[in-house]
Amino acid sequence: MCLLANAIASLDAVTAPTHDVTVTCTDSAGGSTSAILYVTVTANQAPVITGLPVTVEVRENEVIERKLHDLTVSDPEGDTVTCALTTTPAGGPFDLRQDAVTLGT
Ligand SMILES: [Ca+2]
Repeated sequence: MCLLANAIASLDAVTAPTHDVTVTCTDSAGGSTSAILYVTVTANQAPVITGLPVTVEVRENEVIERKLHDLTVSDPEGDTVTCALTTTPAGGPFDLRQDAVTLGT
């Protein structure tokens, strides 16, 4: 026998950070006993970007694609992480690839 959590994604550390789960077992002669499992719901931790911020210089009119800087992203729980770029000013020739940020051609 084991005690498990169904639909664990529905647990919310903000609205219900703890749950007391009581197991009660009764025998055929009417004897009964209970035990409690105390469950603490930990909040999701955001991914961690390692290697930024940093400043790099790029020559104007440079058209050769080149790597600007390496970075790594990890998630404390091992969640799947997706990344996107926004640039200021918008529309810069930058791209994010699996292993590098590059200057587009
Ligand atoms: Ca996470």
